[in-house]
Amino acid sequence: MGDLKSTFVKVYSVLKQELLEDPAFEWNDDARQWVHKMLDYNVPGGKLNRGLSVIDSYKLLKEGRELTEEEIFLASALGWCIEWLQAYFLVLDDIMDNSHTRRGQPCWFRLPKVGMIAVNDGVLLRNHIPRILRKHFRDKAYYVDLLDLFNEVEFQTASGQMIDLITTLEGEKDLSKYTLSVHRRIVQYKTAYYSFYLPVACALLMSGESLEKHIEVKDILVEMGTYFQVQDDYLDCFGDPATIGKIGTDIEDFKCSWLFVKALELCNEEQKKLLHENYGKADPENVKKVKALYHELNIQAVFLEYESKSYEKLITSIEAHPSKAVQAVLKSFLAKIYKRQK
Ligand code: GPP
Ligand code: MG
Ligand code: MG
Ligand code: MG
Repeated sequence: MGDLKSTFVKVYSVLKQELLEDPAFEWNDDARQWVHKMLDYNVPGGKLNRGLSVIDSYKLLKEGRELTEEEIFLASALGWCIEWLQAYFLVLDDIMDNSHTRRGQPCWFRLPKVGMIAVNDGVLLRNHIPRILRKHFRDKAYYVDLLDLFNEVEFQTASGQMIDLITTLEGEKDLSKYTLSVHRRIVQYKTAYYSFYLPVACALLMSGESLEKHIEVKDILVEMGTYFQVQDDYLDCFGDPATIGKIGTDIEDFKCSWLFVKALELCNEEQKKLLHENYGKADPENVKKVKALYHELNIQAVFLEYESKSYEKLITSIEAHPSKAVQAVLKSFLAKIYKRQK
């Protein structure tokens, strides 16, 4: 484990311990055990890219200056707030998407003892974020901006999730609802803001920057997040479940996935009929037919083409940025996801 990652992981234990001793609640053993188990199951088991990016970005913004222990702790705590946010979204998203596995284990709500208690656990995870922020950032000049940032981004994500869910309802009746522009709107809101803009915005606030001055950085990160969610849609169908840690459900769920939108663009009338008859059904036979059509349409090659084009475009916009430090932050983020398999 890299040095940075092991420091980051240690901060998780500190934050967890503080939450388990939160004086605002009268803890007993059962409650403490539940939250302990719920946190360990849902918060630290991912790739930690979002969280680690806060420290990475902050370091790059400081242009090589050695960080103090306090700075490392604070950047890690913000990174963990994003991982907490992600855990909250995923616990609820898996219920909404009727998913089975996440990060190589059953989704939290699938555990017999958990079930719909997972909904409340999602609410608790969400509430842990302002508690962490209050404990460690209350006396910082950027505290209000930080709270505001987390609130904005949560609102954007929930709005994106809403259009993801209602587009499915509409699309079931009318396939013409599934367009690239609708897809773009969904993924920009449900994924890009919290996964890409938020980590860098946290690092900028910690560095004393004002976020209004960095609109072009935000635009590039939203573009990168859009590319990331197209990869997620691709991996949902073509990824190896053992590597991505989850079994895809987009075809069964009638999702406005990038693959489906592309397939609709490329297919003839007969193939469209096949999609109509088989998309959005839980039966593996129907799913198989959709996947076979994706192969027939060579969607994998279309994706690879999209992937290189997006990469080139992103690099060009990054290199147009006047600050070398900001360029380094953005390039490091892009390098983490380009051609990812998980
Ligand atoms: C990813 O969509 C989007 C989210 C996890 C945001 C959820 C937002 C909420 C307010 C609950 P996805 O369903 O494609 O992700 P995955 O493939 O990981 O299930
Ligand atoms: Mg979803
Ligand atoms: Mg999902
Ligand atoms: Mg997905």
